[in-house]
Amino acid sequence: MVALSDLTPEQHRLLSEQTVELASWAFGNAGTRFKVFSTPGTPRDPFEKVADAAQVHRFTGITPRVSLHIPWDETEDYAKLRAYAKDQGITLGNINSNVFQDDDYKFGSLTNSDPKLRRKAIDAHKHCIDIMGLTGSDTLKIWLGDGTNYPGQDSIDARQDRLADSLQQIYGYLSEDQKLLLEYKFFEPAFYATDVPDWGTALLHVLALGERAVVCLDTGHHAPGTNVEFIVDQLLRAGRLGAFDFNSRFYADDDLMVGAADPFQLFRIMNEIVSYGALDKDSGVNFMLDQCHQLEEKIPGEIRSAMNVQEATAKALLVDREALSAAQEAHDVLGANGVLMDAFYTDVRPLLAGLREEQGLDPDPYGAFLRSGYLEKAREERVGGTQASWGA
Ligand code: LRH
Ligand code: MN
Ligand code: MN
Repeated sequence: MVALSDLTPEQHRLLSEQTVELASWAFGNAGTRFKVFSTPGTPRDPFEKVADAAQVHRFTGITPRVSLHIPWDETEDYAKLRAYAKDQGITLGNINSNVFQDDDYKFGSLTNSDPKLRRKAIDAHKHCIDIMGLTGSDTLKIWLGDGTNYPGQDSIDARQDRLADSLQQIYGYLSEDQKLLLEYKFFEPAFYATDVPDWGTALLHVLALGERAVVCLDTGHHAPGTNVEFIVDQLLRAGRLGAFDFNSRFYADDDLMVGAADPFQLFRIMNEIVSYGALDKDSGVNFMLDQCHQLEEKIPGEIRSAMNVQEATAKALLVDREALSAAQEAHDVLGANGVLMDAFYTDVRPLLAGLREEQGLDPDPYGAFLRSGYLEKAREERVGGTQASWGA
């Protein structure tokens, strides 16, 4: 067991400055294609989603931004939403484009062979960039559902050409202080060939675009067994690891709470980040939660997830780097592995409780939120209207 006083001043700074962005859609109802369950008190509009996100920050102190998805969070007055977020103590984060829920995009959006439909998809992204100006967001995040279901359905190569051209047009519309974040995913909704299936494809596209284009690594978007921390290192080496979409999975893109299915993987990822020196807030890597809470309450689910990220980070910071290097240099296989496992098995919860107390927070964010009465109040007040669901 370790205490806050066991940290070096630098470790203490890194841990207390770490932030995790939330996603607005985590606060809506979610489910599978079989059933979306509704929960009393679920937000009905982007303002209520922002209010819920602010609760997570209020109790954890590490989630000061919430990411929006357009058109799920489309609203008439973005300046008002921005001001509302500020009042609640948070800011609006990345803007996510959505070109995967419109019949027009059945055969592709930025890759569509129909120039009219491809133009529509490009314009949807320009609309997102216009919104960024109003929300004060500096990053446009693109994930596409584009792909094909059957061999021969379309030319893999022609689709790549159209994608590259579309991305170029979108990138050209960004201002100098805005970034493009491209997310990959190996399958779903496309089952044969996804147009941005992996980190290699995403990296080639962002390299062709320019310096302000980076890759988003969603931890649920790889084939089972993929060594995700290896990809983390590759993207860091290329200077193009822009962000994480954190979640955990047992099977496919399950979007469960990060650190729930595989806390050891989360630790290994954070260990790679720490050992590369990429934890610092100026390193440009944005940590975000991209999760859906189907059965559990959403705000507590997000609180637990933010705490899981913080725990994995604290453990990664505690790895004895000197002992690790010495064991690695001596080819001491078990010794090196032992150094890592010692850190992983360290109980950092008292340390993090101490950090929260130091920041004037309740040492137990999860319990404190449940005791706050917020959920009961939301259930009472949010009656009528349509609850938001994964997505809208
Ligand atoms: C795609 C994805 C992407 C979307 C989000 C709702 O599976 O991870 O980040 O924007 O889900
Ligand atoms: Mn994602
Ligand atoms: Mn996903």
